[in-house]
Amino acid sequence: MTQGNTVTGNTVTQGTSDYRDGGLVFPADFTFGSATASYQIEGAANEDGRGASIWDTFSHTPGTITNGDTGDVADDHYHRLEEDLDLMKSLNLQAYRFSIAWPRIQPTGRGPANQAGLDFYSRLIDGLIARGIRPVATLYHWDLPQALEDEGGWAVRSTAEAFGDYASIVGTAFGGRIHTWTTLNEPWCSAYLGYGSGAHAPGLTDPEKALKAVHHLNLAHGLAITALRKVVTNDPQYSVTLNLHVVLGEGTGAADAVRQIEALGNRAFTGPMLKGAYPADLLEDTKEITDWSFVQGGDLAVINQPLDVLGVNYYSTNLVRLWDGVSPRQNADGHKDAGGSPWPGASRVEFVQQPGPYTEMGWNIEPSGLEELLLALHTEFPNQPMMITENGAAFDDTVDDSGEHAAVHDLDRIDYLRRHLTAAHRAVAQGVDLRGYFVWSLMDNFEWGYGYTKRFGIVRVDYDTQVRLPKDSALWYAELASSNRLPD
Ligand code: IFM
Repeated sequence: MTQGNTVTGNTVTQGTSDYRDGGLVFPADFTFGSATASYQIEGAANEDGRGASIWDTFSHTPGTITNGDTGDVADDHYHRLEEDLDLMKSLNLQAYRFSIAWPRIQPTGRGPANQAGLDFYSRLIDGLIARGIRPVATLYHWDLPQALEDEGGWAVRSTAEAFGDYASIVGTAFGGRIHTWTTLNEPWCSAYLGYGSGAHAPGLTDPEKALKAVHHLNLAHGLAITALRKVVTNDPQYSVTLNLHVVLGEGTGAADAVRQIEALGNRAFTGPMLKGAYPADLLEDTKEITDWSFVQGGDLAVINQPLDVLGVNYYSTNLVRLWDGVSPRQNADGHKDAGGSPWPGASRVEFVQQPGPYTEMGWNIEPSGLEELLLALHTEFPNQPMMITENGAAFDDTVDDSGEHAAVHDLDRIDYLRRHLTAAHRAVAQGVDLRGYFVWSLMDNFEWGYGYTKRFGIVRVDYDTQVRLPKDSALWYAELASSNRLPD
């Protein structure tokens, strides 16, 4: 430990330069894919009957997004579908994780399906299958129809019920062709950044609404899987993607600080979804904010669905301690400060700046956190297969025009990926049932509150011309995906 008096459920050793193995071979059936999300890449925001989402409203609100960027055009993927499918094929991707924009399917979040929206995703799914790439569909990656937000959004139960109906529509339309259904992407962000800190759409700073959103997102997950099971015609995998936090603590009261953040950040979701109950300490910690009476009889049974695979997103670790109430409170939890807190009820916990190196997001690079997270989950849920549904890094890439062809020599990203894949391999070697890895992201895209200033792609996008340029990391990843072996 380099951080002194470190207490955590997930013990992390800092400075793991040895996480750079070459030649490691992954299991033959291990899946290598890449991931994107609708609002971050599609563009065509006002086309073919798509309704407005909370991210349209939020990004068009002055002051919310760096440079005033919006997802109106993004990567123009909606119009460049065939080109992007060919790109995926050229990178040897075995699976592609995309999200379906709810407001393309139901422009106001309710009522009959918009056929043009269904047709777009149908073309995407067929194009993937034709190229031998498995479709992994996320139902919700944050673009809630604005009309539902106007009725209360995730803070009200009716949004979860509407989500079940939406799942039924897309399950009926695509239900024989999807390999893996993922209900939600990172409900932590939807609830706490959307309704608690205000950094994400809809931009509210209301701790009680944030906790209501936690429950209604959990309920939406359960209702969606229930609905899908009734209508799909193949035998798909069911999953959810969580951004689980690896939390280290320091100083007096470290264990309590870690416990509070793990309760809000992790167990608020894994509790109901995988154990059928909210953790008692979460309810206790938040009792001044809410009595949780919005949890109705039968809800937990609906939420507690068996999952074929648990999606895990991992980028970095968190370091917390109990705030002394005197010194300026540190807030280095990796998220944009928009006024509110994404940690309702944890006002005595502060997030401490960690040692580097950092990615361009300011997130510390700590691959051992991924290994420890997977091992901790495996210990807690020994029979639960898992998939890394996001991992990757934003760096300030530069285009090298000196050769015959332009190139991006993103050695920092390759190093990040190599080290995290080594961590994943170590977890597999210790018995974790890890089924695959999806790099975030296939291409540079709209990075939410940071607009287009952060580039996570393994493929560069020139936002003026929409030209796609595979970075060196894409070529490296393509070699890995075709060989199952970490390139030297
Ligand atoms: O870009 C996001 C993605 O939408 C959700 N997970 C984290 C990524 C990087 O911030």
